[in-house]
Amino acid sequence: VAIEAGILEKNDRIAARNRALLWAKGIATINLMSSPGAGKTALLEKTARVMGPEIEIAVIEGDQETERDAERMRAAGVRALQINTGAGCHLDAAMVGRALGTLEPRDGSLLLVENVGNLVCPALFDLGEQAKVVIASVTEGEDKPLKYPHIFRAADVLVLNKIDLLPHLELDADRLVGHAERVNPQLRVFRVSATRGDGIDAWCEWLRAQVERAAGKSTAHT
Ligand SMILES: Nc1nc2c(ncn2[C@@H]2O[C@H](COP(=O)(O)OP(=O)(O)OP(=O)(O)O)[C@@H](O)[C@H]2O)c(=O)[nH]1
Ligand SMILES: [Mg+2]
Repeated sequence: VAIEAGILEKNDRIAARNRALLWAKGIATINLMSSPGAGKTALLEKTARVMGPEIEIAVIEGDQETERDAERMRAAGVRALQINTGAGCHLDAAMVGRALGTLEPRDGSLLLVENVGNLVCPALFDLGEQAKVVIASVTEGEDKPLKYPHIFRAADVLVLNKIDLLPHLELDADRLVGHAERVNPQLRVFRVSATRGDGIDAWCEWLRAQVERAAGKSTAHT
């Protein structure tokens, strides 16, 4: 317990440094977390295609191995840096700090961080982000917010993805959202299909508000 507390304390210190740097530059940083395959990269690809022409976007990709997600994001037209965590199950603030040095996201840009696919560990590690987003897909079942409450509690936003599949499933989306809101009454919820495009306008509108908020932070610093 003492070792874990020490690791988290150190992580929080580095995260605070990342946050100060990002806010000084007016960069809106969003940490996206979900179980493997919920559609984080698909959502980012769609976001890049819709918002890329209007806002400078950079992406940090976290996976145990491969460069695949960074390659997908480059194909969607944005700059992307891949972090491989090896045996690690989450990104931490030091990894993101180092990635910032290499990627050098522009002042006033939108920085999207895709965490390693995992509903448990990423919830514990502050990266210095402005907002945390948890993505749940409709194929995962209604009970995930109850069984993995920490990540739903830590998040500012729930994106319920793959709603195009609902006609083929038993799942009751309202029950899933109700479970998430029971765990975290402050959650902002977007129901989307990252592949078909449903709900993407509202999601992008929220991201634009985050970019404006970050610009306000940078003005407050000067
Ligand atoms: N039908 C449907 N399929 C989707 C949707 N979003 C993603 N998928 C599919 O789900 C699979 C996984 O999507 P990814 O975007 O790779 O998921 P991920 O969360 O990035 O996965 P990891 O990075 O491995 O954790 C792919 O085959 C996608 O095409 C959606 O809205 N509807
Ligand atoms: Mg991915």
